[in-house]
Amino acid sequence: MWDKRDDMVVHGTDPYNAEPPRTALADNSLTPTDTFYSRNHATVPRIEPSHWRLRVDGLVDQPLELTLQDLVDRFEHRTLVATMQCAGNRRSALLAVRGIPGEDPWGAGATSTAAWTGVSLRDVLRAADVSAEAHHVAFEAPDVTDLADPTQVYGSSIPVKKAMAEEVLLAWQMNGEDLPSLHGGPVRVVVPGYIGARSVKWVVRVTALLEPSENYFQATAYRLLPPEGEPAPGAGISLGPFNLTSDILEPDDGATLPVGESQVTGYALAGGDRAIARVDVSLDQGRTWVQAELDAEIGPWAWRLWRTRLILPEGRTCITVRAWDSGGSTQPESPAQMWNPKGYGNTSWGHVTVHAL
Ligand SMILES: Nc1nc2c(c(=O)[nH]1)N[C@H]1C(S)=C(S)[C@@H](COP(=O)(O)O)O[C@H]1N2
Ligand SMILES: [Mo]
Repeated sequence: MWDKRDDMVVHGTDPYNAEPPRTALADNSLTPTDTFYSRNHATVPRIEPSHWRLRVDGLVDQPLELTLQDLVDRFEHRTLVATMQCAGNRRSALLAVRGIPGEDPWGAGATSTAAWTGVSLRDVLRAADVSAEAHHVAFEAPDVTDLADPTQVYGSSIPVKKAMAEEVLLAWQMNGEDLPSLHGGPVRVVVPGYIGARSVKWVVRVTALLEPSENYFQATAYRLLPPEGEPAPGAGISLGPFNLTSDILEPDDGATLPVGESQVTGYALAGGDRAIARVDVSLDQGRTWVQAELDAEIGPWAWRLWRTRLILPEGRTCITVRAWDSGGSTQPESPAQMWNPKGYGNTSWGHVTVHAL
């Protein structure tokens, strides 16, 4: 129904939540749209492009109401490549450490990369004459979720400094085609470098504020709680920018391969304004490492694909990856170091176990 490939791992049909198998992400710097993961908290709204309106309000001198045609006609178009990653990516490895009731067991595939086309949010905020007092910019969508009590529409916010950075888009195209409804069409926010939850789909309202949004998905969900913590408004650490991570995309976990040389590929994703500097791969759980070859960079907001060839001995081998960034940071070794009650932000070393015959 959503024009996705047949082998998607479907966590739920309504709301639709699905990720591709990791091997489907391998070797494509841009993820084909039929392979791109999708994360939804409510039924996907269908909005006629001609009926869509964007309200820009709050701490602005010139509140606006824009049609899609206004966006297209009045502002400079930009296309950029950005990786979207759900904060729940690789929750399954956290779950293996300790239970996480009520959250889906996302694997390695809640990560995908597309070329997004739209206008800079900054240009729209400038047209609205955003006030110097604004510290945050909030987004609202029409999808109503019952995860919040009372029910609420989906929303998020980002600091005004990020909102005024040219890379943050109001996008109406993905991989050169009209944005499908599943991915937020007619228009979504794309916040490159931030967890997927901030990139609000079907955005209908942009509000300049003094404080972060009070929406459930900003104030209560998508926050990193201490291990014995309970979700509550303002509790825990608000998640925004990505942290450094990497994973193996090929071979698949559990694959059977011939003994001898095998190709191993994957991705690495840097946080903030850092870049990927090095990727290490190990066949002995991190005692010794070889350095993978990095593919060409495809943009500052995109993952960096890497590849190497390794000699697999007969039997069971665990292949491990870790990345290093341009600031010299690397990933934590174990998901046990990262377990948190909602299962967010597992950026520990990536692993697959293979059998060579
Ligand atoms: N309106 C709205 N926007 C949303 C969501 C949602 O449920 N509703 N989910 C968020 C989350 S958690 C993620 S990871 C991304 C997923 O985007 P995708 O479905 O295009 O992959 O959308 C974000 N934007
Ligand atoms: Mo997400």
